[in-house]
Amino acid sequence: MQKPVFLEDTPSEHQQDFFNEIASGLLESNASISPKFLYDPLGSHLFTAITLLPEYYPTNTEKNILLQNRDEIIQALGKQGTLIDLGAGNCQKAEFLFDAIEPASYLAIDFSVEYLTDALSKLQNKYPRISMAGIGMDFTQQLNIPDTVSTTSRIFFYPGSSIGNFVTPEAEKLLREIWAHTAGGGLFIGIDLMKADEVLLAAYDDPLKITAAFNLNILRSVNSHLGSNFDIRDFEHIVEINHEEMRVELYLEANKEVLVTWPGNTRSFKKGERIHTEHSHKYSLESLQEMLNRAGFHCLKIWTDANQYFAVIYAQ
Ligand code: AVI
Repeated sequence: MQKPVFLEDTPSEHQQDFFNEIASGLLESNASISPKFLYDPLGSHLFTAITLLPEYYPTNTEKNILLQNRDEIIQALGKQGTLIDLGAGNCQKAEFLFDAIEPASYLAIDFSVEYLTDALSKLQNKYPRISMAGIGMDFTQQLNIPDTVSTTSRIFFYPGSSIGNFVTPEAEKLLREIWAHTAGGGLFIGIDLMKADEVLLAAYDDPLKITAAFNLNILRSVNSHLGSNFDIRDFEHIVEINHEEMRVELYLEANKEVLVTWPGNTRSFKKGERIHTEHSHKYSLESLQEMLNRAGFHCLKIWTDANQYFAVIYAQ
């Protein structure tokens, strides 16, 4: 039986970097935690649960765009290439493409290598003909594609509007890095569009409180990296819409005075003080094209839904 190859196991190598990164974010006067720490094993499962919520429109809208434009998309992407999945998670979205574009090889990249290992092994059993590899990589710092990965028709797959979790200069940096690695291939990307506040608020503050659990769980993820003593009961999930910056902003707000300690330091939070945990940018069709153009992509094919909630783009 063919087994997926795991090329790198980044998280353990970078424990000290993560410690320093989290500590310095917490010690800022406006405390923040990078959203990548949302995706520990439990956080990854909670995110999967979010994608099943009826209020969380991005996943279903994107899926419907793919289904409704299947033939055109297959024609644009071509067949038998190398599919490189950024933030692969449970690899479900890539699996959706397997039957259509029949990639010769599949490289899954994710921050949470534990979650990836399991998902990729199951997928390899199901598709023994595709050569599969996984990398645990923090590509928010730098995207490194090993030389061993084929340069034949590389298609980077970045669905779900994950690009929206970066502030614009970082998003453009990542897009430029992707462009540099496409080797004449392209980027197949899903990008969320700006829409009415009530739709956004329902999606990011759902009545089942799964998004609240996902956001609060970042404190447990931080405890495991930092050795800190955050208690999730001391914080509340807060969602704000920043119209000027065209983004949803997630925070954790202290519901009482809190003192958090970790080896070598402490941080106190006043009641009502917030920790920023995530930005989720929403774009217009114009602003997303400009962003992709600035990163080097000039040939864009764009598919969207009737409500113009979401856009799927093949960029070269
Ligand atoms: C992964 N990312 C695109 C999600 C989003 O919509 O920004 C993460 C998320 N945060 C809260 N709900 C979902």
